[in-house]
Amino acid sequence: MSLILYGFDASPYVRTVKMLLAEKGADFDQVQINVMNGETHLPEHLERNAFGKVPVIDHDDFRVIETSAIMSYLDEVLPGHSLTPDSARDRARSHMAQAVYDSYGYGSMVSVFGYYLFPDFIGGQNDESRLQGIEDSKLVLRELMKIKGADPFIAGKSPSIGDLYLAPACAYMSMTPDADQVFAIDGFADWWAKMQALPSFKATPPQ
Ligand SMILES: N[C@@H](CCC(=O)N[C@@H](CS)C(=O)NCC(=O)O)C(=O)O
Repeated sequence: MSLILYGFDASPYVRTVKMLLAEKGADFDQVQINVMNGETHLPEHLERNAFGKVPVIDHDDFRVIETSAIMSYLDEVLPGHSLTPDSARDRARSHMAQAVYDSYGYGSMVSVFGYYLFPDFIGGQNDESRLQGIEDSKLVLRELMKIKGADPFIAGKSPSIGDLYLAPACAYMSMTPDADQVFAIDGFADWWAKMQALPSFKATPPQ
């Protein structure tokens, strides 16, 4: 079995995939494609993903793009415990977290942590978009914590793909002066402590 992950370790989406690989104990090779240097838009990467994004995986001779497809594919084909909940309702909770993060979370969170950590990547420091990003990020975290309810993780008693989506962006948010404000959401502190304690989180620091 050959598994190659294309994408660099500063990418939250790449970290989501690497957390799943760590949960599975999978062996893989990684080709660092640096988003900050524009490497996602070089011809050899556009041949892998015409939209110029990472992550991309090659599993034997099968290529998968888009984190959602990569996550469900790897969860199914790799041995190890499943990150997909057993019940339809818990699967829906995990999918909701994933879709909410994709549709509303990543963009709003990156406009806050990018302001401090990657200003060039987001087109410069824009206070209006940072302040809007704080409000939008809080809305996302509030709704995801409602989905989590009293459970320790978003879709139940153990981590699911939905949790792995959210954690990497929260890690960057935690490095900013706005973290206390964004994270002041009921239930968030418990969830965040549990995510930070996961070996798969500890094993995949952004570089
Ligand atoms: N829809 C894509 C989004 C992935 C994405 O936004 N990746 C970022 C890095 S975190 C990227 O490759 N950005 C490069 C660019 O936009 O130029 C997915 O789910 O995989």
